[in-house]
Amino acid sequence: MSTGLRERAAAELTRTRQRSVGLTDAVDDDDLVRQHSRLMSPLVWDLAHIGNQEELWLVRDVGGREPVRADIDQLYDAFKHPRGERPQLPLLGPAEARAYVRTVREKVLDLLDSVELAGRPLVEQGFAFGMIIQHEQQHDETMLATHQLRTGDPVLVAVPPPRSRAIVAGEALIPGGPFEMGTSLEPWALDNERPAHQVHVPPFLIDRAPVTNAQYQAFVDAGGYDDPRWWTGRGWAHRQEAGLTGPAHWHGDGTYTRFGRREPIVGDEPVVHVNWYEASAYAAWAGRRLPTEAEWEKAARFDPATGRSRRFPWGDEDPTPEHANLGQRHLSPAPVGAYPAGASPAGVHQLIGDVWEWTGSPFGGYPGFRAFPYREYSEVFFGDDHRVLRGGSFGTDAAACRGTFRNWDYPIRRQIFSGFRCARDPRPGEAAG
Ligand code: AVJ
Ligand code: FE
Repeated sequence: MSTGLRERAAAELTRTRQRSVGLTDAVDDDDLVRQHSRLMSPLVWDLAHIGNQEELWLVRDVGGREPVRADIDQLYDAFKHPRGERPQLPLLGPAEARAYVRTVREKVLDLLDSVELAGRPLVEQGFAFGMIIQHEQQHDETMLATHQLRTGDPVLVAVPPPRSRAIVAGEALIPGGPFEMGTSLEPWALDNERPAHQVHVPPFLIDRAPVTNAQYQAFVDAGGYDDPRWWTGRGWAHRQEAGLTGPAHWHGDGTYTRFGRREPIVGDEPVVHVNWYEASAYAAWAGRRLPTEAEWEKAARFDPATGRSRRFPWGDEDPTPEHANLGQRHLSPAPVGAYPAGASPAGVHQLIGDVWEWTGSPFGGYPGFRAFPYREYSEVFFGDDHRVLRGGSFGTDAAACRGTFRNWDYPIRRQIFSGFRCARDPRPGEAAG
């Protein structure tokens, strides 16, 4: 790894830690150890888990150094203890957890200067450092979701997102044909994004923008939550059992609560906090469907001028604040039309950032998939239980978001920053060529 890569890894580690510290210093100690929802860990668990993963992979494995705290590994193993049980564990307290992550980080920055970074796949091009940076950023997004579920006075602040600067409506036709899905080149891509492979995608139409609050409100007003015709069997059963009447955090009077503030719902913002069943029901009501994962990625990456798949809808450059709403720079999705510079060649907007977009596809391995470096990152989640989400949200950092990045969750989940856009097959004669 060149000096440039070492410097980049160090800078990203430091920038990422500032975010974790901000999310955990924003609340008092009582709040840090409290479980705000059975679906989430106490924030103090996320913090020490971030440090423990960093210790396991970077201090011990990459660095070959002595353990910092081998005694706590099992407390922070996500597979040993479901989230609901974590508050009962003898966890490190707030001060101990903060000291622990600082100690681990000092060792990591020290070894980053000198460790041999060649000859092992784990360290090639700084992969292990990239993986740990992404892991911390993923937990930062999880902690942000926990903040959305906590009650009490607001504690997070951010500037409002940019206003709409373009009229974005209707759908884009994506021509049929092969495209390259996934990546074998992106150095910090995770195992489930690999390898690059050709997929033949028939022609389809996809919305130029995510479904907005106003559009979703029309579905609610039309009685969509009371009509089983739009819902899958399991979706309807869940809607009944959970008593769903609209997106999470909507109050039914034109307001929603975000990060402790009750505000009027903004109509042209992408809808957020809907589960896969709700997204599918909306799509059915609208005479549409969710895009498949391959369709979503083709819409986001395929460049018709060259036939090549690019890293992002706008090209190969890393996201800037002009391209996409990422990284908790704002505390909400931005209105449709706020990121004209981030559009794809076909004029599809806001694929990256704002809200995670549900796809119709279950989570699985690409042809030639190999678990790396551990089966528990992706492989153990493959199968029909999980649906894939794409594109990242306002809470996703650029380091953990690209055109190939894959997220997944159970179809009933909506504590994540999840929205969607619709797609459909062309009508006869509509897909010329
Ligand atoms: C990829 C977001 C589904 O949070 O469960 C964090 C990421 N994996 N620690 C999750 C992850 C291990 C994962 N998601
Ligand atoms: Fe984790």
